[in-house]
Amino acid sequence: MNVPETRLVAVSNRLPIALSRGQDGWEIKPGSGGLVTALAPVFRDRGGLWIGWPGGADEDELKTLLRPASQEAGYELHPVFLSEEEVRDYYHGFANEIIWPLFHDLQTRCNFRPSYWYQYLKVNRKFAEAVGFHTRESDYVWVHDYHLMHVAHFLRELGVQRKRGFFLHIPFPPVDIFLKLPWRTHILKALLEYELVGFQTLRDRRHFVQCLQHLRPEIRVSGRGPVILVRVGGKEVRVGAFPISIDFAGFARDADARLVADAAWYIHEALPERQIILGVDRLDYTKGIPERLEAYRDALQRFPDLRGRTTLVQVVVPSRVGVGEYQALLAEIERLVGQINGQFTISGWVPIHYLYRSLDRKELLAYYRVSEIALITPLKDGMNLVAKEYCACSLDGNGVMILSEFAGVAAQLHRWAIMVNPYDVEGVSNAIYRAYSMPHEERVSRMRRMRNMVRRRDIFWWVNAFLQSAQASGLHDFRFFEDYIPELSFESEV
Ligand code: GDG
Repeated sequence: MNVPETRLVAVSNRLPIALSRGQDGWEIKPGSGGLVTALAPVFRDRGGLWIGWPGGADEDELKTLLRPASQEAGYELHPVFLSEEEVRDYYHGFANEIIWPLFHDLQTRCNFRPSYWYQYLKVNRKFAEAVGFHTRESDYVWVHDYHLMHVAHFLRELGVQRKRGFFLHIPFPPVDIFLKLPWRTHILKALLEYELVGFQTLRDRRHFVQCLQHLRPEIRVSGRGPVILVRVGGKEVRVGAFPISIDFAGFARDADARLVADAAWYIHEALPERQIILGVDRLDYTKGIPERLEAYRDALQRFPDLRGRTTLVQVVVPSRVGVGEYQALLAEIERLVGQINGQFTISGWVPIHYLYRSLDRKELLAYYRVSEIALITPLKDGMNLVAKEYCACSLDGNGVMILSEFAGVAAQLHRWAIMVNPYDVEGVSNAIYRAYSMPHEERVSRMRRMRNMVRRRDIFWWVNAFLQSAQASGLHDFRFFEDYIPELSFESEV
């Protein structure tokens, strides 16, 4: 008898492809994000499929394009098409105007419009139908992120039996904030329909468990360590912390390439005798860009040594450009950059180099490689991959990282980065001066340890950790986590 093999099925809001409009219509390329790089080899070995929204392309045209793209990728791509109304209310509305700000502790930015919720449910049902249609019972369905928390709930409603796990890429908020959500009980209940729920950090998992304890006091929690067991309403759900990562070896190798080395050399030649302080962020209010600019202004004011000897390179990658709130944020950033440059520029030195565009990979790696200081100060962040990429590309090993306590990555790097509260302007400013003045040996020793951590806990480790937790027969079966808990001692246990 043939035993059906387990195929891996990724389900995410977007398909892992990049669409662009060429001369002869839409062109399609494989995506290049960390998740795609990590999952691609696993998919090729085991066979797999990816279900997601392809973005704006025309339905018929895309269907013909996806077949060769699937063949090239080595796994199947199945689109879920969304109407304009669905994109508006489910994606821009529910995901970006409710869950994104709320889960980043910014509830005053939320727009709790009931119609968003109904479209969110409708689209999640659509995704569940696609899963039911394209998969078989022996498959493992791995759903990603806050757009799709209800997929397992609809799989059950539709009578589709699948092994299923969920990973949340953004933070999970503390109880008092989560309680603001009008649909809080539904969301928690929906997450309990997965067999395994993964968070970035123990902090996020603790928040989730505390929300459950508040809204479902009858729950029982057992186990210690990275994966615990929650029992509620006759269900048993594994709940774990799995810090996502990057392809460390790939970044380190590419940063070592001739073209990157040349680009890095040009950048430093243009800024001689200066320490480059780097900020790289998508345009988003969670990234703390205005607060960071204020901190640099404060540092220039209080530590005149920094004038003429440091340059802040702030890259802002355009994102959600049509949204009013993001336009206002952009205007605020540009006002601050103009003010600070106006205040401090002298002949031959401009304090802030501001780039409002996406860099190509070579340029990005060159900036990582050449910058003496990385300023990573989000107000809250699920993980923050820029921090890990900076470590991988710091080939000379003398980069200093200033890191927000509220980034998920802090749980892994807090011992060797300079930790800051991003709301504390003077604290961040002091940290900039401390980083600038840090002796070479101390820089090298701290960066060596950070690189070791990111190298050991790379994206391939992350995929394995999640999938093994899904398959483990019991909580004792987590050998791959041997030294995991001590590294996260910044966090207190649930
Ligand atoms: C979400 C969570 C979590 C940035 N600028 C350029 C560029 N990038 C790339 C970076 C990095 C990625 O974008 C940004 O990743 P982050 O992790 O920093 O942030 P989010 O996009 O908010 O991601 C986050 C992540 O999911 C994974 O779970 O860590 O907390 O919010 O890879 O390299 N890439 C290029 N040019 C740029 O200018 N090529």
